[in-house]
Amino acid sequence: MQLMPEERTVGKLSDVSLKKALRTLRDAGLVVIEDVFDRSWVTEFRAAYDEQLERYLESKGGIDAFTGKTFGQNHIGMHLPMVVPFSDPQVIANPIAVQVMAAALGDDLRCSFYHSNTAYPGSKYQHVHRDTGPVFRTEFQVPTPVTHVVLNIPLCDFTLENGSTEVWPGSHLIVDTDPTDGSADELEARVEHLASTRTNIPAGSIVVRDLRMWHRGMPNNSQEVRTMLAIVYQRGWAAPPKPLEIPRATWKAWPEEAREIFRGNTIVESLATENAAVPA
Ligand SMILES: O=C(O)CCC(=O)C(=O)O
Repeated sequence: MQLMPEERTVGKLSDVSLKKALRTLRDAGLVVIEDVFDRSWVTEFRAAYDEQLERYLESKGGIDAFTGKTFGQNHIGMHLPMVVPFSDPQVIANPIAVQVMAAALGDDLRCSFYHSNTAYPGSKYQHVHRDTGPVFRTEFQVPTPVTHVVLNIPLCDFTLENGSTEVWPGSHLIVDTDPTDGSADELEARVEHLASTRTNIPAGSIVVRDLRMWHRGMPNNSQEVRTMLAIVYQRGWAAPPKPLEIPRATWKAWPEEAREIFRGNTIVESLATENAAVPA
């Protein structure tokens, strides 16, 4: 979807656009909204991200130390610290994304997961997977409404060449009949006859994806590093994963809307985790 100029200016979708976004998310399992961020903003944010990633990799012994351990060869998952610029409310509580997500998850949505996926040149296929399965597993043969979404913010153009994510539209509504149906091998077999598409989208776009949607990271055959943020939001009643650490200074600087979404996380005086390196 494209933003109308006035929607971009005020940071709010019209009723018609919101309805379209919500319907697409429900039907397909994901909705793309282009031009939410300026390219210049993306470039600046990306530079800070790259520094953070470099420090993270260094602290772990370099990229080769991840082989076989994480998301697949040359494919790195990294959590981000809640400090400037990563804690920018335009990112973690983006008004347009929140408008769509609140319509899908309810106004009491919350967040406790701030992650990113970076595919270096030479990254390989991930297994087809879903980030969460049907809520009632095999007990209920009808799909339920969405409970969790991931907000992806690409920090470069996503193309076939650099490994745009492969997704299976409609797969968020597929239920399992057998407990093994969700295993990596079964999902690979189940997608054999299903149609997929790729998230070929320009930098500055956002993607809101139902966490149940089947997908995989694809080989990066380009010379550039492909990166996106991945922030998970959930219904207010859904049990949060491990709480995030949020420095008090960040919390104080946030507007009320961001504090509401990040309620229930741990406020700390300073970050203590291994991932706390602040960009210089
Ligand atoms: O990097 C990608 O394109 C997808 C990553 C992903 O889906 C995951 O690791 O769960």
